[in-house]
This record gives sequence, structure tokens and C-alpha cells, in this order.
Amino acid sequence: MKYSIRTSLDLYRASREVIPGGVNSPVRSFQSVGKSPIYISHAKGCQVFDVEGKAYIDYLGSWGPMILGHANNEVVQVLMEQVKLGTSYGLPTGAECELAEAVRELFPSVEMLRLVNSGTEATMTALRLARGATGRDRIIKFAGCYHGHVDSLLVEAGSGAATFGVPNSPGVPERLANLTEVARFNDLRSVERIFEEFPNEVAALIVEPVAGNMGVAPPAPGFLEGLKALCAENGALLIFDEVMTGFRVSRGGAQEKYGVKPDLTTLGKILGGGLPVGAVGGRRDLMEQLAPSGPIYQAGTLSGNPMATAAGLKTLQMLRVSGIYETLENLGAELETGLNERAAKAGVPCRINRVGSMLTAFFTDQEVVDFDTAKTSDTEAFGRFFGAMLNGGVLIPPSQFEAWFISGAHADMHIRKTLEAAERAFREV
Ligand code: KE4
Repeated sequence: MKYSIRTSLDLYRASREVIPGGVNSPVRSFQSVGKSPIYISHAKGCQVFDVEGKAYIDYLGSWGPMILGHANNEVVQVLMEQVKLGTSYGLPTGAECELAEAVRELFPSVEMLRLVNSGTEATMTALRLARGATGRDRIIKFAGCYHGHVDSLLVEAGSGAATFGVPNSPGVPERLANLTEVARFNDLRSVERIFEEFPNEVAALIVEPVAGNMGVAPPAPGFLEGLKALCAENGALLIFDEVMTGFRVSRGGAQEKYGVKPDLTTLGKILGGGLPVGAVGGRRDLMEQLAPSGPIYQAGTLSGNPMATAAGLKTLQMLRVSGIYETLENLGAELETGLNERAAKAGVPCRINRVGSMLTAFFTDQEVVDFDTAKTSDTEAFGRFFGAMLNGGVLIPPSQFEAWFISGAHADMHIRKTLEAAERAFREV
């Protein structure tokens, strides 16, 4: 490979000449933590290796997909077999039906499923479907939630949009953005007020049932149930964006964990086993309105392609039979406890929010329950912590407003090493 022997900094300088910001997704740039990005040569298990040969215990997990760890042998095996049979046909395959059936078994609210190529495509399709099915135009989202770079959803968005201070991106027509109403996560009254202000106008409410893109913020008791009731009372559809939480917080995602069924669900990340996949699914009467069975158009050249479908199927099969969720919960609890102890010992204000194997260490002394409280975090302190952890051989997401992910390839020894690095890093904050 032409660049296989250069340093991360060399590659960053070369990349910035031909790729905006030198990266193909903004959060990878390390800009928000005041560093230049590391460039990765390969990954295996719970580790990634940069082009200079340095190893890192990885809590990025490719922003969520790698729940089994990198280059899982069984996933690699099915991909090696599939690639010899062709990578994309542009015509349907049995594997796509198998994958849809596998999702339906884990997500009973998903009576039908349409595969796409990213979480953004999934949420974009869900919005169009909701608007087409209800004949209404308005959407409700929550400040700090991120649902991909869909025009209508880049309004007070989280993740990279928040990290780079563009929660309302230029390029989104004001007339369109004005159809998106923004509520406060964990605040049902803020949702009620919107429904009262716009009776019979709201097509759908979209929510990350466990927020991950403001950093992790669990739903308050009764919040998700309240959203479902408010949507039903007002003729609006409830969309759970489970791109991050699907197959992560439980086999059946947040809707299984909290026992609340949405009308539509969007999925991605883990569903592709590390290859590009998204999906939108839900009630049959809604999904059948998508072309070609209905008039609402949606399409994709590589949707359901054999490689992504093979990786996704193998991943779901392995998640179904393993005891991985208990292991992930135990490792998550160990990491959470250890981080809290070390922050306290160093006298650093730090609040850990965790749901299973997704967590965030907020550098604030306030309980984080929504975007406003998440934004009380000291992002400069987070940046110093990030840099010290990286120097200690631990890669956490390069932004305060993201989730850390633990995989099935992590073990006690990795948690111990992480906590050793954290002990030093908290002292540098
Ligand atoms: P993608 O289009 O990036 O596949 O998915 C968009 C998306 C939708 N919904 C939720 C809940 C998501 O978390 C995401 C994407 N997550 C970010 C990280 N928090 C992806 C990382 C990136 O933007 O590079």
C-alpha cells in the first residue's frame, strides 16, 4: 500500500490535501481534543494498532458496531467465503430474508424490515415514511440526540454536530428546519407543549431510547412510556432510533430492555457486523407503504448486499447463542466503579453514565440527564484526559459527547490496564 510506512502525522498532512479535514467523518479528526488523528493499520479483538505500530485497548469499537471485537474469526470466515461468490448482485438474495427474519425474532415490533447502507439512510427513510403515512410534516426530536446527517435532523444535533459547535448545520433550508421541533430529553412536559402548540401536525417523534450522542443518558423511569402515550394521543408515530442501542443494550435493544414498543425502529452499526448497513422496520401497515409495495419511494444500489448481510447474520447468530450480555454488564460495572474511584481519588469532578456496555465519563459534578446538563462538562479537561489515556495505550472516543463501547473481546486484564492508565490520566486532568 502506498502509505503503509508513514507516520500518522505524515498521513494527516497528505490526507488534508485531498479529504476535507483529512477524514471521512468529522469526529475522527481529534480536533475537539486538540490533537491530530492517529491513523490505523489494523485491528484484532479489543485492540487497534496505529501505523506506527502502537497498540491501544479500543473503546471506540468503530463507534459501536464491533461488539464481538475486531476481525472476529467467525465473521472473517463467512466474509472470506462470500467474497469468492461475488460481493453485489443488484438482485435479491435469500440471506436478506434471513437477516430480516433474524431481526424480527429479536425485535417483535419490527414486523417488516428494509435494509439500507447507513444509519443516516435508515432515519431519513423513517422520516419520509412517517410523513407519507400520516400526511403530516412536523417532526419532534430531542436536543443532543443525533440521528445521522439527515437535513431535518441536523437541528440541535449531538455527536459530531455538537462537538464541532454546529448542532444546526449551514446548508439545511430554514423552511425545512422549521418543521423540526426540539424537546428536552427526559422532559415529557417539553414534548406535551409541542403537541399542544401544533395539534394534528406532528408526523413522528424520533428518539434515541438511550441517548448516546450527548454522551450516554439513560431514559428516566416512565419517560419512554410517556412518549409512547403522547404519540398515541396525538396521532404521531413513535420512532426509536436504535442504530446505537440495537443489539447493544440487549439482544432486542432498548425496546426489549425497557419494554416499550415503537411504531418504527431504525437500526445500523452492529447489524452490519462492521460492514455498512442500516435498516428501518416496524408495523406492517406502515412498512408496506414503502415502494414497491406502496408509493413512498426509497432505494439503494448496495442495500442488503451479500457481504454486509453475511457479516450481519453471523454477528446476530453469535449474539443470540452467547452469554455475552452478562459478560458485558460485568465488565461495564467493573470499569464504571474503577473510573469513579480513581476520579474521586484524584479529586476530579466526574459523572459516569452507563447502560450495559455503553458508557460516558462526563467531566462535571452535575448529574447528566439531558443535553444541557451534558454541556456543563469541562471539555478541556476531557481533552487532557483523552490525550493521557491515548499515551497510556487506551483509545476512548475523541469527544466528550460520545459513548465508550466494551466488546466481547475485552477481558478483566484489559479493564485493569485501562484503570491503571485512568489513574495516571486523572492526575493530568
Ligand atoms: P451512520 O449514518 O453514521 O451510519 O448512522 C447515523 C446515526 C444514527 N443514529 C444514531 C443513534 C447514531 O449514533 C448514528 C451515528 N453515530 C455516530 C457516533 N455517535 C457515528 C460516528 C460518525 O459520525 O462518524
